[in-house]
Amino acid sequence: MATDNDDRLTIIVGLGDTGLSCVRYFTSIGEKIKVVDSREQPPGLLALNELFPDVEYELGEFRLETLLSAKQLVVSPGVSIRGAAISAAIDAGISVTGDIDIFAKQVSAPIIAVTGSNGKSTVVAMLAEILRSSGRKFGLGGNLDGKNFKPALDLLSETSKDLYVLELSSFQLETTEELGAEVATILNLSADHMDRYEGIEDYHQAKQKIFAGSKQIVVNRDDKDSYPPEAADATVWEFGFGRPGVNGLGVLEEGGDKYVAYQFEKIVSVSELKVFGQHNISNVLAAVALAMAVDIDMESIRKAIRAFAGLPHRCQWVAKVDGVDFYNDSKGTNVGATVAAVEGLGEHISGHIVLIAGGQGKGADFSALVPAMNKWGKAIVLLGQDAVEMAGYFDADIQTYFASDMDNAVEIALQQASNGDAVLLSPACASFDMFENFQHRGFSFIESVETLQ
Ligand code: UMA
Ligand code: ADP
Repeated sequence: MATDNDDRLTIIVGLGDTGLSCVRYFTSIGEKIKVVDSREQPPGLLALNELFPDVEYELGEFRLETLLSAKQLVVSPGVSIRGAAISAAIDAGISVTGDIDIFAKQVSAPIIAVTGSNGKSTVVAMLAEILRSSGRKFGLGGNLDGKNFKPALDLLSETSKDLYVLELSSFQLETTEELGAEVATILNLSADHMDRYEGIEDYHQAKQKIFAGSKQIVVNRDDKDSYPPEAADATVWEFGFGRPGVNGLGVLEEGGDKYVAYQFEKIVSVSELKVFGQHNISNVLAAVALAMAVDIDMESIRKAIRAFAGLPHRCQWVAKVDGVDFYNDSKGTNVGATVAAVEGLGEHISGHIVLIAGGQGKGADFSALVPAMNKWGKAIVLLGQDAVEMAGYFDADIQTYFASDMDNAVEIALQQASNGDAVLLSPACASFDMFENFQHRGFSFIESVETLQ
């Protein structure tokens, strides 16, 4: 049990972006720390040596003896707390926490917390646009990527904020005891990270930790898994595709047009949105509900969602070559995301889709892709570690090809596409077998498309 005069070390587990942010935070408050990482060359090593030469570290397989000497373990999201050494330390009474839990205990400004299997980054980016347009001072952090990226603890060293927006993964929620958000949501639930969970229920339970201590909750009427585990003592907002209900966001149809609406109030016409696909309407509805929960005025909301043009690597238009449009959805890293991208794009174009997919399947069941491809697809080009396994799911109606690399995949895809068709990179898999991350995979696709022009 930790006490105030406990002179044991806080051990930071993982030396990636989160680990480094923990080092910055704990050194700033004068806490004695040590860092461990099971990799021999973790990505944060250079920065640690340069900026914090006095901080001790230990690399390679976790040593139980080291973990048992800790006051507490601050575990990075990429490390499972069920791994042998960490679970043995937990069993021996060592407490475990994570960066989000530490952050939540430090801040008093309201937190808007977003999780879900898909759409998190899009929804938080929409929210950021809305908050900017309303003039609020806000911090944006958590499980993001690209130029918006900031580990949550780095937000503590910035100027004070009116509120915080956090994108949270199930991994981050596992180590979060009580978030105490002003408003929290699970946007949707479909299988992901099955290599790290025992099953979908287990993954679902991790996601549900987002509701602990939340004053308001936003639920997706179309996905019962987005509801809290038991009736919560919190204000509930709903969103979904049908007519909006009480305290609800939905879609109103009038004179052949569709409108994003709150109760009876039309907010914007769906035709005014710059993003396409049903999944993005769902993302807009969620972002509006979250913004309304923190009292943002409707004019700021309206202006921002009309302007929002989507994030890179999410159904991003790349180029037109020989009458064929190319779309980069490299962030489609699970089956649910790729189904949404295929359906959204299928409705948007006049022709058919040639899908480029494959990579590390994370133990997924790819069968949900089959009806979507049978309806909207023409051919599928597979690459990466689990290409052969994925091919086994598709029947003879869909032509299946194997590619050796991205250039080859793009070349084959163009050969299969005709005028009016689209080539979509939406892998339904993680990228780490062939690329550094999904951004690298997306840029590699863009480069391959550019060589065709
Ligand atoms: N790793 C080890 N041994 C260690 C520590 C890490 O092998 O001791 C491996 C992990 O298995 C993992 C990788 O290193 O594959 C990165 O792990 P990390 O915990 O060091 O990652 P960070 O650099 O801290 O980045 C994490 C999130 N990454 C993951 O959860 C895998 C980032 O989300 C997030 O932006 C960052 O914290 C700050 O909050 C990225 C992500 O891919 C975008 N998230 C996954 C997703 O969205 O599907 C969950
Ligand atoms: P996340 O941060 O949860 O990974 P993103 O907003 O980055 O989500 O979107 C990742 C991919 O998921 C997109 O490229 C798209 O294919 C798909 N997607 C986005 N929003 C949704 C949604 N609401 N439902 C299902 N799939 C979605």
